[in-house]
Amino acid sequence: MRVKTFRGPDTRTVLKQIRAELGPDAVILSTQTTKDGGKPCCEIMAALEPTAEASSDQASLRSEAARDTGGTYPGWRQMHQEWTCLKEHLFSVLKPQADYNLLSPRQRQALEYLEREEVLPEVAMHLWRSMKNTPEKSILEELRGIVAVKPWTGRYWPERLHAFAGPHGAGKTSSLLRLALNLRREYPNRRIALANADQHHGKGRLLLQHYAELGEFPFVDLRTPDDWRQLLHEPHDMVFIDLPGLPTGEYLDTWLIQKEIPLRSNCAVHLVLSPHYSTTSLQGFIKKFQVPALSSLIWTKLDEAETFGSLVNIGYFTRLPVSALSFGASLSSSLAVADHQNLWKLVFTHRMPSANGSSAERLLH
Ligand SMILES: Nc1nc2c(ncn2[C@@H]2O[C@H](COP(=O)(O)OP(=O)(O)O)[C@@H](O)[C@H]2O)c(=O)[nH]1
Ligand SMILES: [Mg+2]
Repeated sequence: MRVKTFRGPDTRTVLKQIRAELGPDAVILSTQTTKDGGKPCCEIMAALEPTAEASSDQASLRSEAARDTGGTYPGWRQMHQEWTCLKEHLFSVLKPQADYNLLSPRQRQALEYLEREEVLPEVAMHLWRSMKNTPEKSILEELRGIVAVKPWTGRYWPERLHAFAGPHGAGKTSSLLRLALNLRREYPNRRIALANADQHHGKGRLLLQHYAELGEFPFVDLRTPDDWRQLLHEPHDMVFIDLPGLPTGEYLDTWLIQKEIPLRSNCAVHLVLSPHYSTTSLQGFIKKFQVPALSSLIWTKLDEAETFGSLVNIGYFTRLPVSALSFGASLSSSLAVADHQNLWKLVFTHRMPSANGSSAERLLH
């Protein structure tokens, strides 16, 4: 692999240099902003496979594979496909060996229920292994150990910047608005600004701007790197940022580099997803929106979901805590901060949580 560090006055210039020298298949390994003789200097380490020039077909395959992992492991896609296939075979052999008679009737009933909710075999096997021959163990305790929860309140989320990522239409803008209203109810004197970084969908920006005006939140449209730099110098205590959904093939980490938005310190990114999506799509979104500041999962459209196994599967695979649950299209009374009680009640009884939304109601009436 050919690895080289490029330097320049800003990210855009350096990315241009990288593309000119290494071509479109170059993979970004790290970025850093430093000072060179008092002037800002952007430093990006990029890499290219030595055989990338060999044939354009191979190069595009490799670039696809590299993008799959944020560019760290060429050949990953094929390995992943092989592993998925192997895993399916493995579980089809192992699963019947898991003797459910080693569970108490209650444990068994709960585990079979979760399987009907589309909890994946590896998660079911994990639960079976941890409970077998120990009838006193409660499945809820085991589930608490594999799916983390961190309620979306100011106490648990003190970061200055909160960005909302996820596919188009997942409910990012709606969740952002409801959480900003909740937070203001919790801390009436806190200066909270709403920022739009989604330039793909004018409707999303208008919605955010409209409710920012109604709710008297400062509104910032983040179009250029200068808008971003200016935002950081303004005296807001907290900023809620609406990120774009991103088209196929685009990844949030590269998008942030291109836009010169360093979402790193004092920042939390919340991934907004719905159980409507298949497990494969959900896993794809995890990769697409994977950034160092990714900190929580917000589940939306729960009112329209048929099964809730994805909440367990994705919590298990990512170890990201669930922070909020959304269960309605209206801005009022349709979002609850997550806790173990409302999460497991939802999974086991399909009962929607109680909303924390009285300030949204006041705003709308
Ligand atoms: N049924 C239902 N609809 C929702 C929920 N959250 C958002 N929506 C609706 O889904 C649509 C897309 O939401 P929006 O917040 O604009 O999604 P974004 O593109 O990710 O910002 C809007 O019509 C929302 O009213 C939810 O929890 N349940
Ligand atoms: Mg939106």
